[in-house]
Amino acid sequence: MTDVLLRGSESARADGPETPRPNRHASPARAADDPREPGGNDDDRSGTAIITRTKPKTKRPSLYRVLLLNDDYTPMEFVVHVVEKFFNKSQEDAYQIMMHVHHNGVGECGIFTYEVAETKVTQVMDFARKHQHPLQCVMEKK
Ligand code: TYC
Repeated sequence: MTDVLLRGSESARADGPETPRPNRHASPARAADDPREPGGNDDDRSGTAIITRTKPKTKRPSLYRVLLLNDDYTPMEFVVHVVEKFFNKSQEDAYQIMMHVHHNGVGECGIFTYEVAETKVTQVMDFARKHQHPLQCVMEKK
């Protein structure tokens, strides 16, 4: 985003009176004409300047919850192991998360950017399949 700030007594004009313009390709004769200098944008040599500032606009990435779903067959110890292994939780925290899913049907294991969340889901699903458990792991936008 570019902000346009006005300084001096003049207001902004689409095209000013017929003041001769300096050759834009030539080196500025003075610092006031050099837009790289602080306050140096006095293009029409009028003593006023239009200062432009381009903000490096940063966007925060969208976040995604990674959830485990309950089922009747996956052993509790396996779920605890999954939560420890893929979500870096302590055994105590992993047990609490597993019991929350067991009682509520769904529970959050962590919040990640899109690609990290996608990777966690794939890792958990592959690991569950490898051990022949029906455990389901999904992601949802926050
Ligand atoms: N409900 C399972 C059982 O009683 C345990 C379980 C917990 C399964 C959490 C999945 O995401 C899950 N063995």
